[in-house]
Amino acid sequence: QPGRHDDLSVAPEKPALKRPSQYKVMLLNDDYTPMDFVVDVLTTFFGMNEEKATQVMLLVHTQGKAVCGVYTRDIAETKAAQVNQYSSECDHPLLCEIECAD
Ligand code: TYC
Repeated sequence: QPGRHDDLSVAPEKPALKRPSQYKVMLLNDDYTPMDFVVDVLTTFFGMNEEKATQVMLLVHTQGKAVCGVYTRDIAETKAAQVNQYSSECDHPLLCEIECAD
C-alpha cells in the first residue's frame, strides 16, 4: 500500500536520534600552579596514569592549553567544575574550560 512506513518510494523521515555533541575539557596554563598539583589533578579527575598525566601537564605548560578528555556536555561541565572547585579550595589558580568538539 502507498505511504506504508517501509515503502521506499516515500521520502525517509529524519532520524529521531542524533549523536550527542562532544565537548573537550581543556586545561589552561598559569604561572603559579605547581606541576605536581596539575599531575595529581589529571590522575584523579581524568584517570590518567602518572606518565600520561606528566605528558599532558608539560603540553599545557609549553602550549598554553591542552585537551584532558572529550565527553558529552553534562560530564564535561561536571569535570571542569570539579577541577576548578578543587583547585580553588587548594588555593591554586588552575583553570579548566570546555569547548565544543564538533
Ligand atoms: N606553568 C606552571 C609552572 O610552571 C605549571 C602548570 C602546568 C600550570 C599546567 C598549569 O595547567 C597547568 N609551575
